[in-house]
Amino acid sequence: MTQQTADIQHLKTLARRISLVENEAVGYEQLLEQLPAGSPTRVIGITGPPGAGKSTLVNTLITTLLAQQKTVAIIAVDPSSPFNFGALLGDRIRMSQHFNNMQVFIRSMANRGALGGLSPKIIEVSDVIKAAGFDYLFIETVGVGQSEVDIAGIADTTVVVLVPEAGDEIQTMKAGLMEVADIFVVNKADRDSADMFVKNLRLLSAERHTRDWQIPVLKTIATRNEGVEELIAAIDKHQQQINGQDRRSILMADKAWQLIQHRRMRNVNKQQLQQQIQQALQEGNFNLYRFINNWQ
Ligand SMILES: Nc1nc2c(ncn2[C@@H]2O[C@H](COP(=O)(O)OP(=O)(O)O)[C@@H](O)[C@H]2O)c(=O)[nH]1
Ligand SMILES: [Mg+2]
Repeated sequence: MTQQTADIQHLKTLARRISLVENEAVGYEQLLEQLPAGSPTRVIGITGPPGAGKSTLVNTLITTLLAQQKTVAIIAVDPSSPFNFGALLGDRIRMSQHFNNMQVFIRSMANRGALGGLSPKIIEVSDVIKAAGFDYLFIETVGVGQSEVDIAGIADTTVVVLVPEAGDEIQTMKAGLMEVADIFVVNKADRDSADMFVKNLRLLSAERHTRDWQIPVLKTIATRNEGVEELIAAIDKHQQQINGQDRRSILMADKAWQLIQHRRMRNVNKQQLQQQIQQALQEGNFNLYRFINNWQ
C-alpha cells in the first residue's frame, strides 16, 4: 500500500467513526470509551460575529500550516457560510510536489443541540478527531448567543475574530466574547478604522491581563493572507503557556458538565411530559413537585 492510499484509508476510517458517533449507532459508546488518553492535537476555537471573516481566516490558516507540513482538521459549525475548500485543496494538490498525503480533514456540523448551545456531539466528534493525531483542530462557530461561551469549553485556545466596524460597539461588546477570548483578531484590517479599533481593544484587553496571559490583539487581512503567521505564533505561544496548568481539568469539567446534561436529558420529551401531566391532572390533586420527583 502506498503512503497515499494508507492516508486516504486513515481518513475514511475517521469519517466512518465520526458518522458512527453522530448517529449514535451501535458501538459508538464503546468507541468513545476506548479513545486513548492524551493527544498532540491543538484545539482552537474560532468564533466571532457572522461575516467577520472566520471562514476566510481558517482557509488561510490551513494554507499556511500545510506549507509548514502540518496536518489540520476543521469542524465548521456554521453551515450558512460553507468553506471554499474544494478549490483550495485542488490547488494545493496541484501546486505542491510535497503534497502527496492527505493532510486535511474537514467536517461540517449542525449548530444546535436540543438544549440550545453547541451540540454536545461537537465535543464527542472533536475527541474522535483528536485521537487521529492531527497537529491542529480548528472549530469555527458563529459567536452569537451562548455558542462562544460553549466553544471556550471545548477549545484549548479561543480566538475571537472581530472587524473594525464593531468599533462603536466595543464598549458594549457582548460580555461573552470578551470573556472567552484568549486571542483577539481584528480582521479586515485593510479598512481605515482598523488602527483605532485595535487601540481601543488593546486598552480593554489590558484590563483583563492575568498573571499568566496578556490577551494579544492581532491585525489580519484574511483575504490577502496577512497577519496569519503572527496568529499561528500567538496560538502556539498560548498553547505552551496553558500546558500543565489547571486549564486542562477546567476544560474537562466543562465538557463533562455538557455531556452529563445531554445524557440526563436524552429521554426527556416535552410532548410526552405534557401527555403524562394531562393524565395526572385528570386523576386530580396534581402537584408539580411530587410529579417531577416521581418522574423517571
Ligand atoms: N476587505 C476584507 N474582506 C474580508 C477579509 N476577510 C474576509 N473578508 C470578506 O468578508 C466576507 C465574509 O467572510 P467569511 O469568511 O465568510 O466570514 P464568516 O461569516 O465570519 O465566516 C467575505 O466576503 C470575505 O471575502 C479581509 O481581511 N478584508
Ligand atoms: Mg463562516
